[in-house]
Amino acid sequence: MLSKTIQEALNAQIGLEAASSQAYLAMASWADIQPGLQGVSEFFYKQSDEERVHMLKLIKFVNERGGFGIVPHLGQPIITFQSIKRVFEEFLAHEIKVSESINDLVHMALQEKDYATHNFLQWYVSEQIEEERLARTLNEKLEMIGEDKSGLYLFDRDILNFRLQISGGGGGGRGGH
Ligand code: OFO
Repeated sequence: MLSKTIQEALNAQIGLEAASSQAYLAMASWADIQPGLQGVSEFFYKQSDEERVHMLKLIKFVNERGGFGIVPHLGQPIITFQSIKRVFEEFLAHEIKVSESINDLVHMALQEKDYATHNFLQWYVSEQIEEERLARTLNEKLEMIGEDKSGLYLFDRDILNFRLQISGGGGGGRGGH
């Protein structure tokens, strides 16, 4: 059985995963209407789907442990961006925020001696390592490309492959649960 504190914290995480899914969906849609960013758009559609899976896992876990997984109310995310660089900076900043939140949850689970939740959260710990790495790598690539149009062309063409190489495709395919 989940304590009230843990249940509330997990429900807050459900909200954050849902907000991540919305934020990445907005990035996907923005990229979709820019010329030549089809790869980037597809990348964020996939990221958005993954975040929904992360949310679902949490909802099911909370319910399984005698709690109630609450579907959150969501605000509108950022829907337009000044540049592709800004999109990826936002992506990295968002992932860092999610990692911090997962770390806080892990800490709380240990303090409360809730080892089942602690164990469950390890999947998210690994996931965040990969997602942060992916976001950092993509930011570094964009930094190198700068204003070079042919570099950007290749970035867009190859982004789904980078994703597979760095995160193995992501989305619940790895490591259980
Ligand atoms: Fe939910 O995996 Fe990143 O944010």
